Amino acid sequence: MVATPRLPDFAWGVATSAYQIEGATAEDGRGPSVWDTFSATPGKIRDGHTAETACDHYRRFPEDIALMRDLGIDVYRFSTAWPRVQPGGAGPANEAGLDFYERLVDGLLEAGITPIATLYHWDLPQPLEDSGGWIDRDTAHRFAEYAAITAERLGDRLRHWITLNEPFEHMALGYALGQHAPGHTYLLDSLPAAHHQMLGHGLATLALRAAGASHVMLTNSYTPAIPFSGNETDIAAARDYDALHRGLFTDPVLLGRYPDFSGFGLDSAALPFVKDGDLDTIAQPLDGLGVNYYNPTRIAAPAPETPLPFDIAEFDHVPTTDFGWPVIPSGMTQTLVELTEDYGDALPPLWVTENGCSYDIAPDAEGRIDDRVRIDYLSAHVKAVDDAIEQGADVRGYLVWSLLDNFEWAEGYHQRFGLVHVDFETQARTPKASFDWYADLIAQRREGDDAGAPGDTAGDQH
Ligand code: IFM
Repeated sequence: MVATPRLPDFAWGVATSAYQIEGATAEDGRGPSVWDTFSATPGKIRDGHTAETACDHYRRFPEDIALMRDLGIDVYRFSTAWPRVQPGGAGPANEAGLDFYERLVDGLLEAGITPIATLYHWDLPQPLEDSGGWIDRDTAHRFAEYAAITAERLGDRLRHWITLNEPFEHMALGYALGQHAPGHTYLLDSLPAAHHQMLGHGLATLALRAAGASHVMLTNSYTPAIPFSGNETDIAAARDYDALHRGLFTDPVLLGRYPDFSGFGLDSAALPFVKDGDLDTIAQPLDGLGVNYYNPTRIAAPAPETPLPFDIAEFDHVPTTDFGWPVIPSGMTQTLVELTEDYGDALPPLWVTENGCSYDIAPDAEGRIDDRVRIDYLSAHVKAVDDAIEQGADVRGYLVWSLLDNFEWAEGYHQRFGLVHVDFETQARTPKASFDWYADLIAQRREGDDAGAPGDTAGDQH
């Protein structure tokens, strides 16, 4: 077995997730997930795309590792697919699924890349959804069991774990608004899906530690809530949005309590689905907090009939990506600095576990993909991370979303976030101009680090 490489004080990397790249959804014993069911439902995914093949990473992972080696990254964040590891969501493991992740991890280590595994990036085994999904408290316990199975097999070589990816989006898009799997439209009745994910995070953290994991994180999406105007009603609406997006998934983990939900007409100290002892379980010490940042969100006071205490508004005169997301790099600095100031000593080191943009730029006559806009986006956001570090944020890594163009959930293959272009007909991979830019940046920063560049964090192994 190849030893885990020692991480530098600041690690550079890329991130992906299982469902978005692996394909092979029915192979080697993998069971169905909520996303297979959702994608097979007419009208749910743009143009009826499915992830049955995606980037065929299940078969082509050696080629993808070779690309990562060319990039020169320190870390690769991927996710393990629960329905591949434990097809029923409970009960026996699927050894063939675990074998795949063992081959992947070994290949990464041989390439000198440290693997970071996310246990849950939204692909819930369908049998668990059939018994209530994350609305059902038992799913938290099943998640801990799956974490233990995975860590027992991979933990001798894989040290870095992330429990959940973006539980806010999973709750909001999957359980409140129905835009993602499993497609429920419960609005505020989706809150148990938040609490049970948090409980699952705490129980899985305990399971990972029991299996010897040395580095455990949670990854949340963060977006500064910018009031539409200086009016008190807009400011109050932004506060309520922040409680839902940031506080709901950060306060219980770092502070052992839920934030003020009075704007939603709820007493956060008396939520009926929170049982005695849950908050202690959730507030496990962490080795890092993963930050996925794409853009800030502009928040206005709600119109009279709006069921929630806020409305989402557009920013005026800002560039947008192909997804229509505003490009505002200063929001990255604001996110990292506000986490640092607001959570103080309770905050573990920060990792930017995702940052990127979707632009669909076709290959030119020579087959080159000149995605200058992505280079502009990424370089401005790396600079924004540097600014946050200068202002006191303890940031230990930066990971681009994503290595490859991939299956972008309800958008199918329409949003291209990759540093590497994927032709979904042929599966040909073509590194874009942003790939070369990122490889150069990493090489330059590494030279700078060796000379003790500003922005270095005092570094024990992290
Ligand atoms: O593709 C997603 C990813 O799965 C989670 N974070 C945001 C990305 C872009 O939408």
